[in-house]
Amino acid sequence: MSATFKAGFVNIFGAPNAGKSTLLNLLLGERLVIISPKVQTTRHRILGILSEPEYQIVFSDTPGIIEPKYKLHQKMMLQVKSALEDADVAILMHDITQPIEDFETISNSLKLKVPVILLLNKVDMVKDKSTIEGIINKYREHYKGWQVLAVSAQKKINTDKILPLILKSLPEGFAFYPDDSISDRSERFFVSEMIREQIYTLYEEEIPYHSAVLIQAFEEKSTLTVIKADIIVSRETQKMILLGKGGSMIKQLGINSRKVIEEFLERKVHLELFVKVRPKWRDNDNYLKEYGYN
Ligand SMILES: Nc1nc2c(ncn2[C@@H]2O[C@H](COP(=O)(O)OP(=O)(O)OP(=O)(O)O)[C@@H](O)[C@H]2O)c(=O)[nH]1
Ligand SMILES: [Mg+2]
Repeated sequence: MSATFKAGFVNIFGAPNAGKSTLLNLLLGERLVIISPKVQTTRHRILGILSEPEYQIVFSDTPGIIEPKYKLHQKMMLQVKSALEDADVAILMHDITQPIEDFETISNSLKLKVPVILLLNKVDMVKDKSTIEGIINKYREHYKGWQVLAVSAQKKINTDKILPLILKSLPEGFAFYPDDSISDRSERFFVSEMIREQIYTLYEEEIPYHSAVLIQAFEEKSTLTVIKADIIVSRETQKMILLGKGGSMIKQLGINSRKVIEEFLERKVHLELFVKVRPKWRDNDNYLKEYGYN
C-alpha cells in the first residue's frame, strides 16, 4: 500500500426520489441497491464499497429525508442520522427540476461540517442550457464553498466528474473493508430488497408503502437455492390486492422477483411467497425489529 492511500466514508443524502440509489449503483458500476419511480424506496442505510489500488470509498445510500409520520419513518431517519455522523464527504442530491426552497429545508436540517458535493440531478429533464446555467449559479451563490455540479445519474451526463471531486476531499488512511467486499449487507438482505422493488413496480397506491419483506428460508441446494419469503401488509384488503384475482398478481410478482434474484445470485432459484397481515406493523417496535428496521 502506498503512503498516499486514501479511504473514507462518502455518504449520499437528499429528498426522496432525488436519484441517490441510482447514483450509488452508477459509482459502483453495479446494480446493488433498488430503484423505483415512487418515493421512499430506500429504507436503510446501505454501504457500497469501491476498492481501487489507490483508494477505498465507502459510499452510503440513505433513505430520502422526510418528516416522519410512522415509527418506520423514524427508523429510516435514524439511518440518515447515523450516516451524518460518520461522513468524511457528503454528497447532497437534489432534483434540478424541483424548487431550491425544498432543498434549503433539507440542507438546513443536516448541519454539515464536512466537504459537500451538491449534485443537481436529472439535468436531462432540462433542455435549455442557459436555464441550467442559471440554476447552477443560484445554488453556487447560496452554497459558497460547496462543489456544485449538474448531472444525470441515469443518462450519465457529467458523472465522470464526480469521482475526481470526491478524491480531492477524501482523507488519507487505511482501507476499512477487505478489497473484495462490495457491501455490509447480506445476500438475504438484497434478495428481500429485490422482492420489495418488484412490489414497487407491480402495485399502485398504498401497497408498496404498507409492505415489508421478510426472508424466512434461504437454503442452498445442489442445483438451486430455495427461498421462502413473507410479504407483510397492514390490512386484509391489501392482502387481497397483493394476491390478485385467483392469485394472478402474486404469481406475477413471484415470476418477476425470481428472474432478478436468479440474475443476482447467478443460480437457479425456487421462490415461495406468503402474504401475511400484521395490523399497524409500521408503528410497532417489535414488528419493525423483526423486519430489520432497527
Ligand atoms: N430523468 C432522470 N431520472 C432519474 C435520474 N436519476 C434517477 N432517476 C429516476 O428517478 C427515480 C428515483 O430514483 P432513485 O435512485 O430510486 O431515487 P432515491 O433518491 O434513491 O429515492 P428514495 O430511495 O425514495 O429516497 C427513478 O425512477 C430513477 O430511474 C436522472 O438522472 N434522470
Ligand atoms: Mg433510494
